[in-house]
Amino acid sequence: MDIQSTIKKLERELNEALVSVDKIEALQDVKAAFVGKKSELSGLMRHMKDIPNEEKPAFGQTINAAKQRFNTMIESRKKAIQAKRLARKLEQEKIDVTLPAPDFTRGAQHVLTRITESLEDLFIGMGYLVKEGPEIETDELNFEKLNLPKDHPARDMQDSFYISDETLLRTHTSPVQVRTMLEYGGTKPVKIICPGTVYRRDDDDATHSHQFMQVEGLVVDKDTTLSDLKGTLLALARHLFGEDRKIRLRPSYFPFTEPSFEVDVTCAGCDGAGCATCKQTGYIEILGAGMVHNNVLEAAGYDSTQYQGFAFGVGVERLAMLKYGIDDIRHFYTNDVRFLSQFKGELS
Ligand code: FA5
Repeated sequence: MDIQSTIKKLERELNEALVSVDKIEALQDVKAAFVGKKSELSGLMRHMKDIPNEEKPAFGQTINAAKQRFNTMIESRKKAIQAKRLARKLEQEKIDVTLPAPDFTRGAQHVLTRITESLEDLFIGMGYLVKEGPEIETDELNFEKLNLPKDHPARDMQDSFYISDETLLRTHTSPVQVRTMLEYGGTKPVKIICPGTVYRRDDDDATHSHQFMQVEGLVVDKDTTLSDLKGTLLALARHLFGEDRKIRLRPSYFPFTEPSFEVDVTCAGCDGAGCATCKQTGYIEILGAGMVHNNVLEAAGYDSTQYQGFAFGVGVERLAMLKYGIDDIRHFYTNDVRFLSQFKGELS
């Protein structure tokens, strides 16, 4: 047998096979056929027994050298296929960095959060602390300690969601006043604002929601007067509605303050002259306020002969509606992006 010519023939066939192979999987088949255990090349070893002893080493080396060469040829084809595959992938996944970036929409804080935080900034600047309380509240803190005993007719002013006889969803942020005064033990002055969500069994309509937000303010100290309250509310109104706003206090009734007031701000639409927005009155109501009732101070451990206080509670949705001319409170809660996306950037 002429081993050299057999190897040459196999090498030629391998070359031809490699040229037509362009997939790694197919290359494995070629490899098995030309250098695998059942290949013709491996089969040549079986002729060893017919070879004279002195030629046996050369015979074996020739076959091994051929096997090595064949493996090198297969390996280099493999590299070429892989390189081609990579080049194709890079071409397909090419990114054109000169293309304009796709538009993306930047989110923003909810308008009610922005108003609340803006009020927090204003009051922190005036030395107030921000205090929060639970939304599930006791009847005692939501009503009783605010001078509203169980059978008090003024409880009807705030129709409530009761959870049990003694617990309810808080109807206003005023219980946080009581919590703070109790925490301070009747000995320290209090200067806080309390933002938060409150709940009432009001029927939802354009100006009422069963869930809404309030910001409460409370100051208790030894020389607190009604003019302090008025100056504070004027600062609040001007912060939100502009430096030229004026306010007026109208007598009103809350069980937890005496005297009590409803506070109006001059209408931004007509500057106080009277228009449709303010129903020709020149003023728009923004909050309830008053001097803290002696019973409330005493129930929270403060000596009412030593301490006086003022308090106010404002509805955040109503402020936002006035500020931006929004005609329906339900817009705040239906999450229509077209509505919400109007309120971005600085409060203006
Ligand atoms: C109170 O809740 C008092 N706790 C406020 C207060 C605090 C007075 C401290 C004195 C001293 P009133 O029920 O008026 O008061 O509610 C306050 C504000 O919440 C209203 O001026 C209004 O802006 C808003 N508000 C009341 N009910 C609703 C409602 N159903 N939906 C949206 N906003 C409401």
